[in-house]
Amino acid sequence: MTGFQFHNEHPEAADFYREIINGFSRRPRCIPPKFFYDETGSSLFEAICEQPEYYPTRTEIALLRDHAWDIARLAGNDSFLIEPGSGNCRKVRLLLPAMKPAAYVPMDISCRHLREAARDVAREFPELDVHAVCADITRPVSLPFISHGARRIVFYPGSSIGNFEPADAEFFLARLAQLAGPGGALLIGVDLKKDPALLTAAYNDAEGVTAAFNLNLLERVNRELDGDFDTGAFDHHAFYNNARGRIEMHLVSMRRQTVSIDGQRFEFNKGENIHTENSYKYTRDDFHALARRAGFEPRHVWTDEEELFSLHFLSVETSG
Ligand code: AVI
Repeated sequence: MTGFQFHNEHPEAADFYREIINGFSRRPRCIPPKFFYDETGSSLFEAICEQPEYYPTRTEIALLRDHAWDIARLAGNDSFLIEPGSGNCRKVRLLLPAMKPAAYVPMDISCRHLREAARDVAREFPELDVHAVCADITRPVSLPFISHGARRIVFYPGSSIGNFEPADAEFFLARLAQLAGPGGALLIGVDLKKDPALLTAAYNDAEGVTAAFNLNLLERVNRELDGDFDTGAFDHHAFYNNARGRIEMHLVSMRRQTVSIDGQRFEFNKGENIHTENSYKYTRDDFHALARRAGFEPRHVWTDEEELFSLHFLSVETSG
């Protein structure tokens, strides 16, 4: 039977207020990057992906397009193709004709977007079973509609693994290994270490879209938590931290100022920063070591000619 089914695991809404107050009690102050993605932030992120300086999206899309049949050979047909954090389900469309999975299982925390995006995939591929699962992908989830023994291929594109701290990345990859299960595999996009000038440019596009994406965090606090940030008094600052192998994004207070959030006041010194994101970059070997620690065995890596971005096929290691 083909068709579309929606499974709601009722993910708990993250507590924006509590996490902002916690993050502001630390030094440097921070806001967890998961809060970038409200409706405005998600559209700004899609616009970032179209910027000429932001090479990861177009490079990964070209890799998927050029190697879809090689990927399908490794993955086999008739598997369950599971995509945690599926967003607009754009990239999976490049894999479906070659992979011919038994079913596609997009998973996302945003129920409304998931339902729309997954329904579009079901319309476009009428032969395909689509089981959309609204869930928090960082928590364990059961997928009872997947028959016992069916091969599971997990697809995690976009280098979102880079937004986890390395220890958390290992923990999350181990969760993906659990999700894929014995005999399963992971196809994952990972951004590579490269000339810091290229990296810095990717997070400082000339149009100012990344700056708007970063500043939207403060606008979101104003909208949702009765904040009074003067967003014109904060600057977007993104740079490559070579020692830690990561892009860091910050919002820097351009003057001494007091901000109130739901009646609570916070002082900012001139030059004081709010740390909003890390985006770790890996060498191929660094990532293989991380994946092995999480229970995967590397099978194949595809990269573009300039070695900007990598796509890894990893199988779940069967112990014993
Ligand atoms: C979602 N993630 C992989 C993006 C990145 O490159 O780390 C988020 C982003 N932040 C600024 N630009 C893009």
